[in-house]
Amino acid sequence: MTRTRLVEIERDILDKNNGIAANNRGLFVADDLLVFNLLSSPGAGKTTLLVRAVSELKCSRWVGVIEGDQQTSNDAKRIQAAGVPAVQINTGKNCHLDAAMIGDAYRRLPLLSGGILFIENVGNLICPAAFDLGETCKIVVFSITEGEDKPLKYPDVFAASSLMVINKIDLASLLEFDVGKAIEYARRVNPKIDVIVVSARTGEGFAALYAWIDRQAGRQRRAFEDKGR
Ligand SMILES: Nc1nc2c(ncn2[C@@H]2O[C@H](COP(=O)(O)OP(=O)(O)O)[C@@H](O)[C@H]2O)c(=O)[nH]1
Ligand SMILES: [Mg+2]
Ligand SMILES: [Zn+2]
Repeated sequence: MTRTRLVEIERDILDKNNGIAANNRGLFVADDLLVFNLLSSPGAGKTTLLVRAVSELKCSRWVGVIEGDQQTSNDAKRIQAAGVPAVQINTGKNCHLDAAMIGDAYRRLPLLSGGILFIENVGNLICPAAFDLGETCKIVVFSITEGEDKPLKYPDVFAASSLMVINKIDLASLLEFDVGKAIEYARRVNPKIDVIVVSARTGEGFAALYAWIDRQAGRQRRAFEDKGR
């Protein structure tokens, strides 16, 4: 196959995905949902962070989770054990979620009107960045065990994300991770990216995360009201 033909196929796949993502976005807006698409390398702590966050957030609003992994339902079970509905997608040979998978999974969740849908993408710092799922925004979870240079090595995920959550800060005294440098590198790729430092293990930084989520809800409400005028 020629390189031009490969590029054409890739463009077709992304165009088709974008159309379905626009449909998803329509559904999410109609249901007044905030939708966060979480990206990271495997093991950065997405599920641990979600278990803690949904346990807290479910007290004040509807919360649901779509879990993506190549194999197993382990992560959906961890979320369900926290008392929140979760649907598992197994992508098999695929290394990312696409908009069609999200459309199907969303129909299998109870109605979450006015609430929050979290999507945990497949652990992979590369192609999930290219696939719009219809989310409100992407969040990259980046743990301090990964080395501060990852925003420079895998820029697309950081460029596509509105928020970088730096996780596992409880391990800071054991590692030589320079938080300032990590933020500088991320902002080199994406000057507008927000940053919150947390420990999903201890809960440090989660108040700032909830405040950030509240700000996104306020922003969405204002955009909705402006449209209504
Ligand atoms: N020390 C520490 N370990 C964490 C933290 N968050 C997650 N982990 C651990 O990191 C490993 C991977 O976490 P997991 O949530 O499954 O990551 P995921 O693959 O991104 O969903 C598990 O052993 C977690 O217990 C944290 O904030 N601090
Ligand atoms: Mg996980
Ligand atoms: Zn992929």
